[in-house]
Amino acid sequence: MSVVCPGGGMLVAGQEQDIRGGQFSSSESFVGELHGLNVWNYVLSSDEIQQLASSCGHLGNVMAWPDLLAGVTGHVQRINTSFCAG
Ligand SMILES: [Ca+2]
Repeated sequence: MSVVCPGGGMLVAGQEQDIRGGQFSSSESFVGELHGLNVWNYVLSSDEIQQLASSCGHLGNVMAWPDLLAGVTGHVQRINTSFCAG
């Protein structure tokens, strides 16, 4: 199945939005730790996912973790970790 997403959208992680980019509710927010979120424009195989989970330095070809970090807003605490630090 192939689905084309129109441009000009936004990616929201950690919140459920009732309208595009807004009407967030704290009761519907993600509480936890998130690391290495990447987006690819194709479906990853099970083997690729397993490889990604056990190694570092992979970047999605649509959106990569450093791109997401640059746009972090809201009540987010950034924690320095040695996980995938090099
Ligand atoms: Ca809602």
